[in-house]
Amino acid sequence: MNASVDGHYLALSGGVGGAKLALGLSHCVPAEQLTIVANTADDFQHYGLHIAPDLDTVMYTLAALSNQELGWGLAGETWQFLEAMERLGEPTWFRLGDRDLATHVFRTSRLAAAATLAEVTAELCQRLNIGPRILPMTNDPVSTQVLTDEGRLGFQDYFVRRQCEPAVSGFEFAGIEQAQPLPELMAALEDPQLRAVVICPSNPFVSIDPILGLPGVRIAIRNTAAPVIAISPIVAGLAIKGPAAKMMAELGIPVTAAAVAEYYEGLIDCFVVDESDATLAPMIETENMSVAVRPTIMKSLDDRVSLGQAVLALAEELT
Ligand code: FO1
Repeated sequence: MNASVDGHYLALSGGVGGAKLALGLSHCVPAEQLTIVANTADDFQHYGLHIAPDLDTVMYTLAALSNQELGWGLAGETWQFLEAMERLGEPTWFRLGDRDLATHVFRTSRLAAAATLAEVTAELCQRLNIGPRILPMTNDPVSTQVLTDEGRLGFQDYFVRRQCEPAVSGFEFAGIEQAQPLPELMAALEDPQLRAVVICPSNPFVSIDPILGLPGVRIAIRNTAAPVIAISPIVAGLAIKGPAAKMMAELGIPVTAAAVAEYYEGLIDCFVVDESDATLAPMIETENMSVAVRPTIMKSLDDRVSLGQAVLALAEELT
């Protein structure tokens, strides 16, 4: 199933899970009809460099350059820079590879020259020969703070330095009230040619919520005539990757696809659960949210493409 001959498709993506489906969609939709919006609330300053992990994970994945073992960074990476920083006694808990470093140096120098994050992302995508448009959710600083039993931690501090061990009690997205959603994102949501909004199987709390929490985004998603389809990041009570399941347990939310559907209730038209959660479907369905049962585990490229095709087919059915 390929996209209808015209029309635009918008995917909201966080880290690894989102990037996988974004790649699948990029094989089903002509590049000029696909926009991926990446979470930027994981961004942080490190060694004076502006690190934008979710933008880089989506970019590298679409450029077929990503490190499949690590799930982030570049394939075939070397670590001379990090070893040199270690010799200088600098902290090296956040692993910056030598090739990956070029992206961070390029981005930081362009931002220092007053380019916006969206402009720098467009330049990087052009130079990496990436067809679909990749947008940061905003050009403004938004920073996820994880409230834990060890106090308030920056996202990378929690996720990488502390390996998600602290117990989570909540999140704050510093700067989000003052941040402006990227104008191109709002234009895409208001575009009469919009054929679907796809909420990728990323972490709802720290990858998707920062995008939805930007002023005006939720209402724009509710107001679009295009179907809004979310894919569950929880399969058979587990998160495929990352701390979503652990966070839900610590927040007192049942670790089920049904709980994620409820979390998105009122925003989405269709929720996609994995075949292993098929029995949940009748319980999740509501009069304004249908449930589709599809294979959602994406191990191979074929899996990614098949899920992309399934999502496009659902969008057609819902239109
Ligand atoms: N994740 C880790 O678990 N350990 C790391 O050392 C690490 C380094 C890193 C460098 C660049 C980059 O773009 C991402 C990196 N990530 C690392 C992933 C990063 O923490 C992301 O925030 C996650 O992918 C979640 O979105």
